Amino acid sequence: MFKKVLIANRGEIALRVIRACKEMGVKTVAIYSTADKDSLHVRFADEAVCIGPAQSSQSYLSIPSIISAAEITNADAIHPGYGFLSENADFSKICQDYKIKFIGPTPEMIQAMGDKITAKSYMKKAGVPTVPGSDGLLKSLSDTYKIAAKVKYPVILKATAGGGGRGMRIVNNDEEMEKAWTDAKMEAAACFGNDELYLEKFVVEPRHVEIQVMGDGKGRVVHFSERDCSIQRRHQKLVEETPSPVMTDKLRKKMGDAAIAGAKIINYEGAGTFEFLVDKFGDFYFMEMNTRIQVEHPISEEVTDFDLIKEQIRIAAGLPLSTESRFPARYSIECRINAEDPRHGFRPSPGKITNLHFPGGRGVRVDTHVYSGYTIPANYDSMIAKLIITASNREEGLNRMKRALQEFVIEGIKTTIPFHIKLMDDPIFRSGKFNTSFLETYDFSEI
Ligand code: MV4
Repeated sequence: MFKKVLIANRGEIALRVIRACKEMGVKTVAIYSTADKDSLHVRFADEAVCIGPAQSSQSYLSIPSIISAAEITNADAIHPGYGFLSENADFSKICQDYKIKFIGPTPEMIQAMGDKITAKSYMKKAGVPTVPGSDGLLKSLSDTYKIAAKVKYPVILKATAGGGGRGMRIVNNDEEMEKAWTDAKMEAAACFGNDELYLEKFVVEPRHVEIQVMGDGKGRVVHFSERDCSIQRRHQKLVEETPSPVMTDKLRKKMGDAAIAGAKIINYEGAGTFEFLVDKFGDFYFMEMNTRIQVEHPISEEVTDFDLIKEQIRIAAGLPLSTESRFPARYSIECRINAEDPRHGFRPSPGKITNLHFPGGRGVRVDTHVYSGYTIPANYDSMIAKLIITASNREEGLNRMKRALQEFVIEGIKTTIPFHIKLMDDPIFRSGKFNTSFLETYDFSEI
């Protein structure tokens, strides 16, 4: 086992990793920017190193500063958390070069799944269902018209270097194609320095259902059931739940097997997530694979009674997978509490928390780094807490979530709590019959 793990992250995920390390008897090193000097991850870790100023580019994204901090403190592994450098193949490679174990996949795996065309071709080869479309990259505009005619409109243009909704354009007919093509290429070039596009049939009003996997890098892969992430606004997830309201035992088996086959074809190591689109017929299609632990991982932990962060650390240390695949035995839901004003376009609301009270009781978990008197810096992600509820079934879970949200007090800033309280009473949300377009037409004025 590792002697000392450096956590290359901040906020709640840094705390989450520190907690896992402590319970495993592993020493921890926090890194922090000057804006985070009063953060809990700095206080909870055994050691802490200031690595730079507030701007992420000069602190949490600065590979030389982080490697130096690991060298100075003699850390033998780095946990990247999510965001920041977690899916940076160069960082994984540099850790290798410095003989510091990157707790996650190899640079090759990150690179392969980061390029969406490459990822899709691996999945096809593994027999994972993919959306019909171009066979690889689009070579020319005239080529693109032909492929669109073959798969039939509507279609979607996606950047191979994209993901998470950036560099995409929906195209409904030949007339819209040229502008969409030009715009997508421009955006992809500006955002990713790579303007290569591919085309897919546009799946109308899909649900977003993802499967958590864990691989040992030696050919064994297991899954931890699914998460439904269809409640999103502008590609930002707000609520995740498991089991998915549309899941059946048969579909879960098929999706779980597909995810395992996809992970096995790249000999996957570490925690990963297969994102699928599920259409109204219950057919599912591979969308992307995320090669990191995700924000919403706790709901999978709650329903399978399994610590995913500890398993990440064990696998990175060369230990075998400690479980078979697990299926949900309960219901769990997470609401993301962001320092944003849902009444005004979810605009960021940083500042000082003047009064704070956490909800409690059975089935209530709060993963957060905030405390009373804490000032939320304006430099980073606005997520300040995750409220995770576990219950016997969906109805009990939603009732418990509403109750816990009502107990939650955060004063001094605006948060997404009022939105979540209203959502828990929404008849469409309650019915379980919604898709990724649900929030596009939602009335946020009466929260
Ligand atoms: C799609 C799609 C429909 N058809 N691909 C959005 C994020 C990126 N991962 C891919 N996305 C989509 N890809 C095909 N062929 C619809 C979306 C999509 C979406 C997916 C999941 C959750 C929310 C979404 C919101 C808008 C579009």
